[in-house]
Amino acid sequence: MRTQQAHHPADVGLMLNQNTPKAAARRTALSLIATFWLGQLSHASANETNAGASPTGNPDPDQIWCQKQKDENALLQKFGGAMFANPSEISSRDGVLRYHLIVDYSNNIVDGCQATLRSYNYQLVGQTLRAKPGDTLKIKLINNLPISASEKHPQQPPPNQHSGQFSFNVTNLHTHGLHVSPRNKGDNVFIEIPPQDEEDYEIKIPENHVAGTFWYHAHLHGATAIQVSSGMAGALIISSDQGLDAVPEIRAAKDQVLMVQQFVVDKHGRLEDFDKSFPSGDLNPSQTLHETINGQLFPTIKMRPGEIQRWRLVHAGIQENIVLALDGHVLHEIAADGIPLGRLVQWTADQPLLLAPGYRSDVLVKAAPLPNGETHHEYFLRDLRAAPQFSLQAESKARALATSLGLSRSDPVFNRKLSESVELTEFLAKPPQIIARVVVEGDPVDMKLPADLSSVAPSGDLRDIKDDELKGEVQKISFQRDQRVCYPSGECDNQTCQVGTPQCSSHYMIDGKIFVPSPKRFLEVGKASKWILTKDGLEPHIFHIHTNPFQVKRREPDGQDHTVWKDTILVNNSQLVELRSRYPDFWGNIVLHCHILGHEDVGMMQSVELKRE
Ligand SMILES: [Cu+2]
Repeated sequence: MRTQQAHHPADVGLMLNQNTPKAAARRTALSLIATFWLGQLSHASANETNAGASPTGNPDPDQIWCQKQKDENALLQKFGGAMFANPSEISSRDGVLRYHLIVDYSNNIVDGCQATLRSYNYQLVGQTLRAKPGDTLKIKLINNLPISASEKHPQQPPPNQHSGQFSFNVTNLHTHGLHVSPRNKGDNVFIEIPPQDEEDYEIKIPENHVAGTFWYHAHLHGATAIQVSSGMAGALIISSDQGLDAVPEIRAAKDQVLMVQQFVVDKHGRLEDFDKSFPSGDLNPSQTLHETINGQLFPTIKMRPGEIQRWRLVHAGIQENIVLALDGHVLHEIAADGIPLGRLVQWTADQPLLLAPGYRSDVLVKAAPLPNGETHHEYFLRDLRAAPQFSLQAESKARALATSLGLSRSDPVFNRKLSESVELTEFLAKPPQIIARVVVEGDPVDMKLPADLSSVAPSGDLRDIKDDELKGEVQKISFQRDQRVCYPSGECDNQTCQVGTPQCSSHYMIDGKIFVPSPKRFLEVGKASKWILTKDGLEPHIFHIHTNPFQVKRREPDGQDHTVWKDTILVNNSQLVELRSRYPDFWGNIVLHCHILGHEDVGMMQSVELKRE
């Protein structure tokens, strides 16, 4: 095993002052939002009571496995600040990207702590793969993980009809966002690679594939959350001499990959117990470490005054949404989920950029000029933290509290207890998390932002889907979580069951069913259709579908809703989400699922067949 040493730079002089007026204002805003949100919870359905939680509802001090600094400033000073480094990169040659992807345990330092986790090629982050439209990815995935007995998983029998015995050491590969064939040795998540075995993937990227930022990660049902939260994910970039990549101002910008990760570890620095790390498929913030970028804690990105860089942001974690802003700078977004916007969208501290797990965003950053008389100025890239109604963790904490109190969510006493909960109040009052710093220094340059990107707006199979093209059947999806009796066929009883009765347990479902590999939904190749996403209860979910992206409206800083192409979308408390998707060519079996991968692992996934006429 190789070991990556943590950096302990002696020369890191940090000024991590969070008690700025803006931070104080934000805390006030947060508490207002909290009040709003706590009010909303009283309307929660009784169905959600008693769903998974720690036995006491309180954080177990034993779960804090290493000597984590409570003081974020001290943590970042001690372990952070090293120079930003892109993940190492492998490019295609003569139309082929040949690559050996080894899965094995490795020892690394995360967040100042020793961690022994399943990894890609012994690193905390997978290497960046870079290919062109028309290329073929020939990836030999070598599973060097040890053969182990079947492991503890909340579902009995294990998650689905795995061909062998279920284990967290079985794996496979998904190319998230790529428009490629899901069949055979392509982007096929039904493949299972047992430990001490290997598989040769052959993924042909179409000639007309859009250039952009995608990513690859493990996707074995039942083991996805554990493997991705261990760092089994890497960037997958499609580069081209057309589209965005051909815009002179973008070509001139330095290309930086920022894989934002949220590692999860137990007190031994390991991730082996699904129930403890993802209680009932849910989230366990006490095991989540500080957010890292490319495995680095608080890296330093150097820029010259006036320089423009292209940051390819990938949310490769599953624990919480990220709300991103760079002090004193605008994030000029040019692509979402790998697909060009055809314009620049300006995200700022007041209108920060939301990244839910699975999202990507390409942004241009133009370094500010140096203030008069200064030779060096630093700015922080912050995760401002999701407001409660956008938070993935706030709701699970509230549910844990309900369980520990033995109260129904609709009980007024519960609502009062919720507002008195120190843990929840502390969670909601958490200051923004600093995840990187930008140091501006050196000779100024005057790089220009592109004036107009309309000529590189999505086209071809990514042209707008108009009303008259919606010939396919409307697709309705509902995300549910409830106490139900579910069967190996994937069917579940319609009624909520009494906790304690045989076979009654908490299930994450789509359309009232848990995942089985046989298709439950059929889409006709050659058509396009409208999708309506809904969910029960307050808990957010994240819709992701393989093979074909979709169009969705999102609120942008100008206060207007704009249509964008995406492959992953947050379904939060207040929205009904409507999508449009086109299935132009590829056929075969794919999946759609919640990208909170713990939810996916316990059933919130559905098999879909793309059917030729
Ligand atoms: Cu979910």
